[in-house]
Amino acid sequence: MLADFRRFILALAALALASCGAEGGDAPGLSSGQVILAAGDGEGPPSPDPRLADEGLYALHEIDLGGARGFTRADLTALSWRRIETDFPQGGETRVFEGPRLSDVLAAAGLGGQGVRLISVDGFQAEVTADLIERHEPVLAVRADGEPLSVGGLGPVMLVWPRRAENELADMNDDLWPWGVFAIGPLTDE
Ligand SMILES: Nc1nc2c(c(=O)[nH]1)N[C@H]1C(S)=C(S)[C@@H](COP(=O)(O)O)O[C@H]1N2
Ligand SMILES: [Mo]
Repeated sequence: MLADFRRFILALAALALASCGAEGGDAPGLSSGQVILAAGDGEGPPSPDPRLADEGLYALHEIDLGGARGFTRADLTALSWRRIETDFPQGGETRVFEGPRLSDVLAAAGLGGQGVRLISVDGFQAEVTADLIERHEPVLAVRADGEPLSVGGLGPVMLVWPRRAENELADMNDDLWPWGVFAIGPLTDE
């Protein structure tokens, strides 16, 4: 009797596994990837990208997702990369940061040639002029010393400038080096 009962339970478990498999297939969303950065001019209708719903940190920091584009790690990796070896924090340890140029990401998001505001998970905001971007080509770093920047650390994305390589930036402090960046929008005059 007990043996029969065990067999029955096992059969049920097998059935449950089989139905999981049948309904499984590609997990939705995973094939297209997790958005780690949203960028856009905040104009037009809400983003058609279902991954950019007005909730969570987007809602908390009142980020206008109109026309925004979501970038996955793969999207950022597909752009050409720049490697910047520099100290961060200022005067601290030297690290090798890598990622796409901010200018290329902005161009892909319809913000090419504009000054922008970068918004971080902690609410920190950095305003960067078009002129500074064009002159120094900062990088949206997604890696440091070969390792991905973690959410909770400096990631998912951090703005990095060639402070070591360019004399003009030698005395630059860290005000325009936001870590934990997850959204970029246009400069607004408030
Ligand atoms: N997201 C975020 N990025 C930031 C900051 C911050 O408070 N939040 N502070 C800036 C400043 S002023 C410095 S000195 C460095 C290191 O700041 P932290 O010690 O607050 O990380 O990060 C820069 N980037
Ligand atoms: Mo600072």
